[in-house]
Amino acid sequence: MRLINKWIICAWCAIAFAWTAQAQDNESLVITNALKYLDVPYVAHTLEVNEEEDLVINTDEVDCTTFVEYVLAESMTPVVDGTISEGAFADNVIKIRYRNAKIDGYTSRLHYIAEWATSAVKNGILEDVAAANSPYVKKVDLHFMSSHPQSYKHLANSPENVAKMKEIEASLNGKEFHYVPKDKLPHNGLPWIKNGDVICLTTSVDGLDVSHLGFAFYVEGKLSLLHASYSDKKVVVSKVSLAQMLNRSDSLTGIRVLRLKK
Ligand code: 2YP
Repeated sequence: MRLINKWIICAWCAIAFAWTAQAQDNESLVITNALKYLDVPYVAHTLEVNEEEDLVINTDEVDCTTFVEYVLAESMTPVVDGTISEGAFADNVIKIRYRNAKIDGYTSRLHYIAEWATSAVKNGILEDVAAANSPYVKKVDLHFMSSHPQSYKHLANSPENVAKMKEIEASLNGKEFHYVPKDKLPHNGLPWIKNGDVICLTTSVDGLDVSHLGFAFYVEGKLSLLHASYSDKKVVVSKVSLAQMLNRSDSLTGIRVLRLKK
């Protein structure tokens, strides 16, 4: 074989090794950061403590979404001398949580995962690995928030916010997302679902797309969910497989899978 070919092959091997190391680095980085939250209490509505929308960072009390947001934001933030800059962390939370990374009232928060995911993919934060690996698609038909204003402090007495949410819902409706239907998800997961992937549990609840979030975590070959659990009232690794979680609920229909890009 000519010398030049050997050199090209060696170069590609080095690139492939570096990329693999980086990819595994991502998996272990997200899982390492997520495992730090084990036993942190599940507390809902931590983002509704202010009358006016402002950045809330409360890593001592999390729900399924804020847990995922804090872990992703931390995993995106460079570690310098063993710590991360609080300012850089906060900026990354804003990039994940708000439309165009701008806090501009309650409705600027990305309330629906359909928009939260699209925004993160557009901003280069996440990649939609379900879109790349699963042919099954679902169309969104969102109206849960505008049709349940009493369930949301900042909608209950604000016809203006409800009207804005209706516009947002209308702008999202009809869009499609790829997912894995629950009858296509084995207990031992799928080869392309990796530790640390963001798992969004899709739902048939009227007007909603997703009803829960967590991280993929393989335990003795079983694909489990590392998540802020409403029933356990804290961050846990599910005792049952993700597939069993889906099968136990009539309203859960499958999963979206997204991955942190480095
Ligand atoms: C989101 O709910 C809220 C956001 O307003 C809020 O309820 C909706 C449509 N959005 O900023 C965010 C953080 O508190 O939570 C989440 C909720 O899951 C809860 C938090 C959970 O399982 O712990 C996201 O939307 C993720 O799945 C759904 C779910 N909401 C409902 O089932 C109504």
